Amino acid sequence: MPERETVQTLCRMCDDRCAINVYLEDGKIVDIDGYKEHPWNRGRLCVKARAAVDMVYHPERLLKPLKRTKRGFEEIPLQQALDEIAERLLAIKDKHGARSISIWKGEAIGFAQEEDMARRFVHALGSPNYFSNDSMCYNGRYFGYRLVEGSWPVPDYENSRCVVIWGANPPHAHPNMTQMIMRARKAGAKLIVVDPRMSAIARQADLHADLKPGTDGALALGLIQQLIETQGYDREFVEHYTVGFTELAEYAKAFSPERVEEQTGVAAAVVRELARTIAAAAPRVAVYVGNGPEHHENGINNIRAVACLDAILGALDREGGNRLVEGFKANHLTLYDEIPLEHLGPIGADRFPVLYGFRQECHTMTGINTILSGEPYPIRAMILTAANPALTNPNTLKVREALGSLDLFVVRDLFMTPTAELADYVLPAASFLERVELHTHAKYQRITMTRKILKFPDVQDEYQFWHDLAHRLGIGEYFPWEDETELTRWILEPTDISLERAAAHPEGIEYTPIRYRKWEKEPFNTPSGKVEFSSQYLKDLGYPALPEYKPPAYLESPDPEYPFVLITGARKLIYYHSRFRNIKRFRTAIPGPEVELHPEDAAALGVADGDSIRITSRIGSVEVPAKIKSAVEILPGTLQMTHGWKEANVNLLTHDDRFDPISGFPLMKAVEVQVENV
Ligand SMILES: Nc1nc2c(c(=O)[nH]1)N[C@H]1C(S)=C(S)[C@@H](COP(=O)(O)OP(=O)(O)OC[C@H]3O[C@@H](n4cnc5c(=O)[nH]c(N)nc54)[C@H](O)[C@@H]3O)O[C@H]1N2
Ligand SMILES: Nc1nc2c(c(=O)[nH]1)N[C@H]1C(S)=C(S)[C@@H](COP(=O)(O)OP(=O)(O)OC[C@H]3O[C@@H](n4cnc5c(=O)[nH]c(N)nc54)[C@H](O)[C@@H]3O)O[C@H]1N2
Ligand code: SF4
Ligand SMILES: [Mo]
Repeated sequence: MPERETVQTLCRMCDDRCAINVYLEDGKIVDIDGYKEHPWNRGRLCVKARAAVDMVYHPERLLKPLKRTKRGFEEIPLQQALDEIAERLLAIKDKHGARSISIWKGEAIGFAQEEDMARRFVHALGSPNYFSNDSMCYNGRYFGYRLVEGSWPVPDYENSRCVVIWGANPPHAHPNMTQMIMRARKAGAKLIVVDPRMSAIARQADLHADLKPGTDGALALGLIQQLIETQGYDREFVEHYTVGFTELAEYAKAFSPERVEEQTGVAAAVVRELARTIAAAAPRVAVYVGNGPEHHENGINNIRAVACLDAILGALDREGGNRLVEGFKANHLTLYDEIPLEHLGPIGADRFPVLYGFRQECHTMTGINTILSGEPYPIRAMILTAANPALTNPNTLKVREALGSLDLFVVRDLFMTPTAELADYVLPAASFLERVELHTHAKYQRITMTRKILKFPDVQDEYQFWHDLAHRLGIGEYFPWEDETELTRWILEPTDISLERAAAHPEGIEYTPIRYRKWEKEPFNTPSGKVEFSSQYLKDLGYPALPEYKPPAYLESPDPEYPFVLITGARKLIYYHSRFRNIKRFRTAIPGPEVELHPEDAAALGVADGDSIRITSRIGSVEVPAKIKSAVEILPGTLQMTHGWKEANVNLLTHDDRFDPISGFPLMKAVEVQVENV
């Protein structure tokens, strides 16, 4: 009889992190299903969870360290790889200084302790240059909300009377959120979706505002104008807990429903109806902003305008509204307080001071330029883990040129990716089933500890890797814990949750009970302690104090050579950025890249479904099969293409030279392009 075992942990095939049962036979995973006791997913899973078995045992999985040689990549022993990497890092440090060494962390290891290990390592080494996928993910929304409310709230869907999904598509990107929204709808809540496309969630909506890409600020200001004009706002909250209301109200006056229609394409009558619907549901209005509004040149101010709605409606930190999350107060691995590094000129901090100020991270696109130019100082080495920027960062031709020109480039991944192909050393990384880590579900204010279920001989978990390298580089004192379990024990030390207790509760442990209306007793986490419709902090940095609207470039100064607008990156449930293209059954379902377009545009171009078309922007060009949508699914003149395909990489077209000035986020969702039938 084979020895059977079941272990509970969290799925990390995406960042939703659903609770799973992992079934083992003689130490080998044979199946995965949902673990019902965790409140997050209550046993439900999406199709990606089971694909974790295919991923960890995939025949193409990297299991040995590889070194680039004249004959191509060759396997070398792990200890030798670490020795050589350490030796080369020390030589680069001697020659160019510690700050010439950088780290790049990707989406695949998430945002908690594994991110902080990477930060700790590079800081201990004396370099401020920590880069991550957050140069184009999450921070845009976080900054928008943090500037207004002090942090990014979680929507209280279940208690809501009106759910607003703004530039997000949960059925593909956040399956659990979809369940919560559907439960709210069953209980009578209205659903509003703001999206240029008829997305999967828009199909379910009571009201769908199909605005032109990048015009979100105009719509949000129009709603603010209507709520004020019709007295549909929370006077008392605004008076006691906010600053800048008079200025915002004055500014919003210009955004009449007719002006909003002219900017966004959403009919004035619909704007009025949207305002009436949310006013009627206030304060139980839950708003979630996705990736859609982030990748624009005026993204942050557009998101700030949306964030203002919470306070105007009195929905902030109220049941059924947007709740401010209380964090888990544990030990942190970062060293910012111990080792100040700002004087060393973190890359991009001068250009995007909010990015560095709020998140202490560098700007990847500026980093790529720095590698190529050596200005303002050389970046010569990089350790990259859990990312694939050769497909996911904008202007990937330049990204490849830069990463390929480094004196030392080390990549940790599960597979040989287009990014790994550029490396001097490729190290096999541990998957989420091969690591121990604490995870927070902000919505429930719970932590869950994940388990190390598998171990492959030469595959290191993130902690072991940083630990072993640090000890070779003379910074071992910063990595004193023997393994990730001991490290996790230390993280939990100041809390009342022990490692043993965390391990005994796979359903998670509430670290602090959920409270609403915290503003009655506590200030907001903003400079004024109030909700900031107007920001002195931004003004002092030279940005507009109010969430001012600027029309996207394709509307304000249309480029006749590039008459179409390209949205990129709409998620597909079975793929995750560049991941999972090697899962056979997924590949059968969606075999390759495609670009979505409107039937009238297709007709004008003489393009039939599946025909190859060439799309060109000022950055580059790509050929891809056309997917003709129905007339209601996408706006005329607008295209959509999902990223992550090496066969046709949309990031050959996206901008690494046009940014939102506050966040530094690149223009990826309103790219001016021309289209040819080839
Ligand atoms: N299966 C799967 N799930 C994922 C991911 C994945 O790659 N695959 N990625 C994960 C990550 S890292 C992230 S950041 C999240 C993103 O999560 P979401 O934001 O929900 O992702 P999308 O599906 O791209 O939805 C964005 C929507 O915004 C719309 N949009 C585009 N431009 C605009 C605009 O200017 N204004 C408005 N209002 N809408 C616009 C698009 O049409 C699209 O429907 O998804 C996460 N979940
Ligand atoms: N055009 C366009 N581009 C976009 C976006 C868009 O909307 N449009 N969205 C952007 C967003 S929001 C994001 S977050 C980024 C994401 O960009 P990336 O962070 O580059 O994400 P992935 O392509 O998923 O790369 C993750 C890599 O990690 C590997 N991996 C998987 N599991 C593990 C693990 O456990 N450990 C380690 N070390 N490696 C692992 C995978 O094999 C994969 O190669 O993409 C961005 N790119
Ligand atoms: S939504 Fe799917 S992939 Fe994401 S954690 Fe849940 S089961 Fe895993
Ligand atoms: Mo993201």
